[in-house]
Amino acid sequence: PHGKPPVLGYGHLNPYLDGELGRRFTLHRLAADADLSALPDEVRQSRALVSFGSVGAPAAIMDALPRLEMIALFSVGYDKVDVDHARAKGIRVTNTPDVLTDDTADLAVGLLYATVRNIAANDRLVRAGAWARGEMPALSGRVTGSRIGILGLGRIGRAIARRLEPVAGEILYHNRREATGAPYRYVADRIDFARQCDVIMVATSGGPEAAQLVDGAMLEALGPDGVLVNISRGSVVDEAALVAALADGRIAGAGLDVFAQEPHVPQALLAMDHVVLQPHQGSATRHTRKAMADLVLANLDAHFAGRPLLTPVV
Ligand code: 8YV
Repeated sequence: PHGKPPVLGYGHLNPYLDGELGRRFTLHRLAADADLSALPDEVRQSRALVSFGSVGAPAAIMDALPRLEMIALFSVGYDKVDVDHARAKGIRVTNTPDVLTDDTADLAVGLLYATVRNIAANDRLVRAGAWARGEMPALSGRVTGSRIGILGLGRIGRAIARRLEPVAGEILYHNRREATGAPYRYVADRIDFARQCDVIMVATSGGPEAAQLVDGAMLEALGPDGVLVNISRGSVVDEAALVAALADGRIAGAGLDVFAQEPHVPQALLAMDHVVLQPHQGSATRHTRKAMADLVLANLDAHFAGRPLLTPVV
């Protein structure tokens, strides 16, 4: 009889996924910061690798696993996978699109409201007893009627737009190219786009094409009443420029679920009341993390059974 195929869990795995992998496969585990030059032989036998989006699969791990056939990502984003290297080596890559769209869009909308309506800052004010002592909270901006710009009108960007349709004054978007059949106004120039937005919701995929797309010039164009929400990747924003713009009041606030060097958050942001910070929670509901795990498992099962992959990237 055939043994269970050897699969490597690279970095931290969610407990349900870890348990299911252990049931179906011969599961090996490797820390994300392990020394790749001295891998145990059983790890080197791995035919598939499973990892979180934040760990991914750089070229070095592919080269360290001579029998690797497949990388099954526990994320929709594959910016931490060297996709060209995988393609060149004939290694297949899958991700987890769609199942996390709604929850990630929900968090984006939550961050928008929390930021614009000072929800986190006012929560701190209540807890500190300032309200009880008679302090008057500052008046906030408003979401209703605002011009909401979606940067990256993909699956998640569209889900954010649909949620905000009933309240937005207008929804506009910027992509590299105009999207077909989108009911929102396209603005081709990035700076022009930012100038016309009260809020920018960053929902583009990460990776080199989008690196530092939101730079100082774009933040300047968003302006002193503008708000930035990012649930995509920290790499899409020039984080130093963002911190400076927030510190100088050149934009009004930011709601951030993602950062350039997670889990590191720039120290300056921690003291800012007009910033709402989340530890990369877009997909982090019990429901969606299980759905993501099930999709990872279904892709692995399909691969080892010789059936078509459900959600291939490569
Ligand atoms: C996960 C994500 O939190 O899907 C993505 O691209 O960023 C999130 O779903 C990620 O896999 C954790 O590293």
